[in-house]
Amino acid sequence: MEQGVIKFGKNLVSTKECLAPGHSFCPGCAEALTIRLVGKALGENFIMAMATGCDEVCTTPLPYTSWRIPWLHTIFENAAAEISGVEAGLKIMIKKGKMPDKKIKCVAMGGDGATSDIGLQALSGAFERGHEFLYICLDNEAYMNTGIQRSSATPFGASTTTQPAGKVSSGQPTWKKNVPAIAIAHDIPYVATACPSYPFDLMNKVKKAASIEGPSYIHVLSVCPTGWRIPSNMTITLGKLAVETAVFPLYEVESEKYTLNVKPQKLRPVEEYLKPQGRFRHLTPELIEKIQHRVNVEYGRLLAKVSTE
Ligand SMILES: Cc1ncc(C[n+]2csc(CCOP(=O)(O)OP(=O)(O)O)c2C)c(N)n1
Repeated sequence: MEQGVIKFGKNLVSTKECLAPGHSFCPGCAEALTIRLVGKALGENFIMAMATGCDEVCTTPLPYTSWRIPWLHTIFENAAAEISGVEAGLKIMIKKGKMPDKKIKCVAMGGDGATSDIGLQALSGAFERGHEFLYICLDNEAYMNTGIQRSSATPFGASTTTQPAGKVSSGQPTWKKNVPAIAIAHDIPYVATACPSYPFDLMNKVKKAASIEGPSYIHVLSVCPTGWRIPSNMTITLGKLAVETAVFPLYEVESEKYTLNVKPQKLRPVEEYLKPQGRFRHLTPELIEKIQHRVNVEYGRLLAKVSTE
């Protein structure tokens, strides 16, 4: 493994990788990129609990693993419960003098299915109990690992295998569940959105979340070439378009203070984000307009909360 740091403009980035080569993520997968950036931001002192999903099956085809840090796989619905136990266990071991009093960051990760649907209860409980952990949702907007089934984070109009677009359906009939807003409603100290198309913003947020006492949550838009029906070399572009159209604004909330981290001078039309994606190929101009309207309303609501100090 290469050691040290590499310079990108003013930024120094670790050359160390938390994932060894040989994992089986699809070409262009933003989950793989996010995991590597999270590892670079956190260094070596972290423990990861991971829900079932692409992130887990692609890194740990039994009996092999790509993880170079302590890593636990748990069942689909309880990554947050598992990391709660790890965090509580570490605290008591340190208190009893069985471990050195060294800061070890506890991190849990799950896909949007694991987070917004089946693991939401465990996540809410861990936030409410105030465990010191960072939860990262890798949101590729469907249950991708098992074949592109819709989740509550699938955006309106997207075609999935369980809500396919056709004669009787225009794809997902409901609006994307706002999980960052649910996290914020728990009054935890730090909540942010991020996207690996903005790697330094993502790494800074991970570092900040790791330094905060109490629970923190980062919701990462994770472009999925396989499920979104895009060429694998469009991942970074698509992530940028999601931000530049305000489909996925990058913001953070620290002790109730909202900050918009990337503020486009002029928003691009949502159509520029939808058009390259096969999952939206069936959308009529009326449906695109409906999505544009929704994005305008939601972005307006966010801007109204952003601190102007
Ligand atoms: C209780 C339970 N239900 C269903 C499954 C099957 N299953 C495994 S991974 C997965 C999809 C995971 O989707 P998501 O959390 O969005 O992560 P992704 O694979 O998209 O990264 C499903 C349905 C399971 N393992 N456990």
